[in-house]
Amino acid sequence: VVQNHSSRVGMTPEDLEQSVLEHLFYTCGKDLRSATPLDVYRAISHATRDRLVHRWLQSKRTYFHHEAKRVCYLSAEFLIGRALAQNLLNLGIYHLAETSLDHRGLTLKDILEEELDPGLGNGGLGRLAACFMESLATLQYPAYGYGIRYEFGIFDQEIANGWQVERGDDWLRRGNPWEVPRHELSVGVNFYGRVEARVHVDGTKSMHWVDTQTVIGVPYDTPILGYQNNTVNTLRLWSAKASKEFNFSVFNDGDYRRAVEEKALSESISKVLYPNDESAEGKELRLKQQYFFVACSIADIIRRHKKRFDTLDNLPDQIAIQLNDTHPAIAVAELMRVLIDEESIAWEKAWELTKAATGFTNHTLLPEALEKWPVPMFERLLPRILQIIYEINRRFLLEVHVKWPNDDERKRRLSIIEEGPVKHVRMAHLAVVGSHSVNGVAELHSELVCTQLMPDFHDMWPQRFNNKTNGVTPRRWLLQCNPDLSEALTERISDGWARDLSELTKILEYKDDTEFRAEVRAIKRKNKERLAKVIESRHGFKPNLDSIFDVQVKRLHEYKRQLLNCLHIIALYQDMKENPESDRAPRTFIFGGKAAPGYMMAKLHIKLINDVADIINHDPAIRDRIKVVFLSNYNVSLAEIIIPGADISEQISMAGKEASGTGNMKFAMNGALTVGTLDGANIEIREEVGAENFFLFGLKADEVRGLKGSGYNPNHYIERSPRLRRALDLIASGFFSPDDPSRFQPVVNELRNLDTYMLCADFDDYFRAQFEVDQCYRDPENWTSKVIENLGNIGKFSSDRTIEQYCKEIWNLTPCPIDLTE
Ligand code: DL6
Repeated sequence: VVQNHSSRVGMTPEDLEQSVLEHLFYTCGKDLRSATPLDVYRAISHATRDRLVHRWLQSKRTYFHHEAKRVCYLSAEFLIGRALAQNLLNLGIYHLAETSLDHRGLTLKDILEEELDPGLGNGGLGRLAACFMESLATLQYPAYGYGIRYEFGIFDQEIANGWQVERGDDWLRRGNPWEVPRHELSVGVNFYGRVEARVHVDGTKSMHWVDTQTVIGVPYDTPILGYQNNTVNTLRLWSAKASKEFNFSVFNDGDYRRAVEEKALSESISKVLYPNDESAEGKELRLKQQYFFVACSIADIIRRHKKRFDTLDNLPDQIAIQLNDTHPAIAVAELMRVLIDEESIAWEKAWELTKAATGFTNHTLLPEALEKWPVPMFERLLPRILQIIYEINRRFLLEVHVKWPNDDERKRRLSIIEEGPVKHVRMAHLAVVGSHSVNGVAELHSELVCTQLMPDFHDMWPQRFNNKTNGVTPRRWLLQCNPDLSEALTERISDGWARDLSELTKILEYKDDTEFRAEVRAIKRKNKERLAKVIESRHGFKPNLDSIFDVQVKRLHEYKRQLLNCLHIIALYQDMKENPESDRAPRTFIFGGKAAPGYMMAKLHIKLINDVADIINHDPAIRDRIKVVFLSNYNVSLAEIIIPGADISEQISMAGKEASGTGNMKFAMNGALTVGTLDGANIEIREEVGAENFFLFGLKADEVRGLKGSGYNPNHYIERSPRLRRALDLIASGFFSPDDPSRFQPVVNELRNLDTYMLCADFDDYFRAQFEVDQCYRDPENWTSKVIENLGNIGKFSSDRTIEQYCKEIWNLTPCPIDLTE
């Protein structure tokens, strides 16, 4: 295969250069003289893609011939980030591309900036899906990612006068060289209509979903390459298209506007990603999106299976379907519908196959994030699916009855249908009932899923529940984003760590090596310089490189407690004003993150951070001892610059609220020390890196629960903490908002009256932990040794480890290496 196409896919500098020039000419219609940086980006991307194509085809062929079991990862979000650098690195031709551009007077780094960052996800959940896809390919597991090709991803965030403003993210406006449309594999998806029961001559009955409106799903495939191997898996994203260009009867009636509207309505399904993180929006369009991509994906899975086998009995031996949260949970009912209505399989058999094939991952404990759909809406939109859910529920409640006869209260709690003035379909219940495995994403979280979120389900099927602690891919989150640190590691311990992150323990040998320590510090400084340049270009001042770069970047949410960080800054500011000679290490506080557009309190927190920044940054008495920056439009590519430049990683959620967190892992992997609570994966990170190398503070999850149960009163803590009281008073006085002194009254009121996320209870301990940071930073040798302890012990948090566990413990997958000479 390779030989046939060697000139086009060769790996020598000459081959690559030739391909780029050809693409510049034939794909972009340009020559070197007229080419813009965007043209060069497109040409290199196409040349790179060419080098994936034969691996891609060979991967598909191999899986088919070997009848390899594969995982189908169903996710409403894949936050994949830019592709070019990752593909060059995984192909092993990054430096080759760099030098070949160099010869032409171009810089690869600049060309990489031409790529728009596909924001097809909200945050952690979508980014996890992307890391998993990369790890699956690296570990040579057959895998398909299935999702939605949103025309507009997560909004672009601008900050105007301190407030968040949202702009549409037209990420496809420059085209997308990485995707390949597969019109021939389009799928029809039905909505609305009604169900007709037909009785046949032999007395059997079948159900028919009729008078439906059909929308077409067109798949767009993106290749996902493994790290320096030949595996290329597929990310298949569905785009909605009207089934008829126009409704001609309406058109002929002269109602042209309605005919066009109908088309636009169908196509609106894949138009935009819902920007809510950790809260469910009960909008019909959202349910349509979910059913749309699930129905397309199930149809695709069944089609492919039938191409190879003439039975569906072996479906669970061939595929594992993983539901990434409840967004694709409707797959349970859709698979049942296809097996029963289209494949004429009996209920019991269909149910056995569905359950054996399906696994479910929960990503949140927040009640507001648990999806429920009003039954009337569901019934109108998906009448046949609702019927099937009712039947699943009827049979399930019989099972409950057998286990706990006469326990109606328990049945009510467990039912897939929530009773009330308006009935609702509980998607998490559907997912648990229809899966053979249910997992959380960190040890604490998985335990809380069993004991707090779903105790009745856990009582019913304890063996179904398990934990898979999250991880991140070290290729993007170390090798790619931190080339200097990567090189320093490779120089000492060779390059095996990129494939097996547990090899990083070897670096612990160099913990006391003064030369290595100095190098680690120099690299951090260089990465801080890179970040400082971004800050300077956007904010007009260059942060002091000797200051502690203290970073909190993540979605804005009250439970993540950006406000606690802000209170600490205010208290520090007041301390310094009162005692100008106080000897504190200078700090640059860096924030970034988007708030859901309708989440008013989170948006007010952004404004507060910016108003605090404005006052402190301009206070001559403070100089550069404190600086505060809110970097707008936090996304994957900005994370790649921010994270390597951080000294401190803020992971300060109220214990019991952050399911896992993955930023916490990325920071530790890039030489930042964590200030954190015992929440999510922080607990496991601390266990791995050592308690002495982690700045711990705050209540534990059971203490939070206990305090809530006994009647939490924030004033109790405010009265005992002069620092906290003073900080709250300062905000309430309008000091940070002279143009509108009562602007932040809602913030102060919430803290004084409710304090839902217990900032007041944790404040003093947080201040103490931050003081420890200050003391520690003054001793660079001690600090560096902690950094190295973090680095050397972070191996567990590679998504390769996570994926190995999914493959062995849930999916029952074996690697299927790709041989290009076969
Ligand atoms: O598992 C990935 C990621 C976790 O690291 C975060 O802790 C968690 O908040 C996030 N969950 C969601 C939930 N969204 N919904 N539904 O994004 O998942």
